[in-house]
Order: sequence, then structure tokens, then C-alpha cells
Amino acid sequence: MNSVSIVEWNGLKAVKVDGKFADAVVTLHGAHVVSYIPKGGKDLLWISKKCVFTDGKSLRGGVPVIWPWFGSAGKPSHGLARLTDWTLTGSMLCDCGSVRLDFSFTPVQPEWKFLSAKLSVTIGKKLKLELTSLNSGTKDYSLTQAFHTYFAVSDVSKVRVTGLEDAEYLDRVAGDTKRQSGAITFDSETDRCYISTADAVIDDPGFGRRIRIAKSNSGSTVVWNPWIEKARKMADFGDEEYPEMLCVETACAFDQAVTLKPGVPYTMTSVISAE
Ligand code: TA6
Repeated sequence: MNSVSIVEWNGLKAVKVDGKFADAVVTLHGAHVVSYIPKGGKDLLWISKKCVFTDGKSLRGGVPVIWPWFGSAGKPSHGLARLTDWTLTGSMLCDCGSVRLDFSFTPVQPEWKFLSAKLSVTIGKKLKLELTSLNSGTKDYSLTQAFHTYFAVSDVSKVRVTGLEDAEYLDRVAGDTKRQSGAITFDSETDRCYISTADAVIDDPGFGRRIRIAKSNSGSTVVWNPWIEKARKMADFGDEEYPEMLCVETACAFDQAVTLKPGVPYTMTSVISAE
């Protein structure tokens, strides 16, 4: 039976869904999906044990909404949307038994008030995220954005990511551009922005599951694991946690920025499912 309730999750106001097909928790802070558990399965998402749950700080894990800029294109890094509360504007039980939650966000900073965002989170056999951006200003805006999704994996050194074979990528660790040969495997810090519109699949033999990340209106897929040294430098990331997570991010980043024209909405979608 579906139920939707407002709860407190680590001191943050959150929407808890006990659904027909999956259970989930979404905090108002950042409209941040922090848990998505298909019925009979394990959480697909990872949260650091050192996560900090305060306004003005992003949650380390789940699905941070990176908007309206990716990386250090602006200040603070990875945008404004993940740092503060969104407004829950609706919840709906869909005919198929899924539950849809709707959130909206407009920056309070005067210089950014011309932009607004809506996020729809559909919790069903799959987790569907739809981020719609609107430019109410008078000039084009170069939008970069991402669903910075932290997936729970058994051991990152034993998983493979497929679907991005032969794609060109910006290697942000080496500082150069390469082309992917075969599946992506992990044995050191990995921070790559692939130019791709394809689905990516995390093949995790340890958990006996494959996680598919399908998407639309996203020209980039960012793949990130901090590995040992970078993990140690992050206060909200446990020193020994890097093997249990992997970010595969549905994004419009770097050269795949989107020109957001005044009055013309743009929706980026990510659909996550365990196979
Ligand atoms: O998406 C990968 C990345 O840009 C990495 O370079 C790393 O900075 C990661 O995001 C986490 O960034 P954050 O600001 O959440 O610590």
C-alpha cells in the first residue's frame, strides 16, 4: 500500500514514501533523494557515515541536484540548489502505483532570481528524476547541471561501468582528453566527464546487480570516485568509505552546457533502475 508522510531524517524535514514498488526518502533540503530501495532489494544510493546535515551544506551521498552551474563555474562549487530547502509543491499517486513528488526552487540571491527550477521525483519500479529549468530573464543563460548520484556498490575495484565504450572524455585527474576503451574499471582516483547521451550500466557482481542510468537531454556523464587520498581530504567522507560508492552523474557539464533561452523551459531526465 502506498503511503507518503513528512518525517524528520537526521534533523532534516523529509518526505518518506512507502510505495508499492519501492521505498524512498527525499529531504526538502536540496530536494535531495537520500534513499531509494526497490521492494525486496537493497538501497541503490549511498550516504557517507560522515555526512553533515545542516543548511548551507550539501549532503554527501544520495542525489545532490547540481544547479544552476556544475563545478567551479560559479561560487559556491556545484551551484546553489543543493544547499538549502526546496518547496514541496505536490505528491501524487500515479495509476500504475508509482508515487510522484514535485518540488520547486528559486534562488534568493538577487543576481540569480531570474532562474527557477522544478524537480519531479517518481518512485516506482524505477527512480525517475526530471529537472526543469526556466529562465525568466531577458538574456540567454549557459546552464550546467547534474544529478550527482552516489550509488552504493559492493567494492568499486570490482565493478565495471559499461555503455560509455568509445566515448570521448575529459580526464580531470590527468587534465587531458581521452577515448574510452572497453568497460570502465577503477583502481585509482577517477574523475571523468564523458561526452555521451547513452545509458550507463554499473555491473556489480558483489551485490549481484546491475544498475542502469538512462537519461534524456543530458550530453555528459560524469564518473567519479575519490579513491584514497581525496577521500581523506574530505571531512564529510570517511577515510575507508571510497570502495563502497561510485558516482555516475547525469549531467550537462563543461562543453555540454545548455543555452537556456528566456521563457523556454529545459528538462533533463535521469531514470535509475536495478536489473
Ligand atoms: O562530479 C565530480 C566532482 O566534480 C569531483 O571533481 C568532486 O569535486 C566531486 O564532484 C564532489 O564535489 P563536492 O563539491 O560535492 O565535494
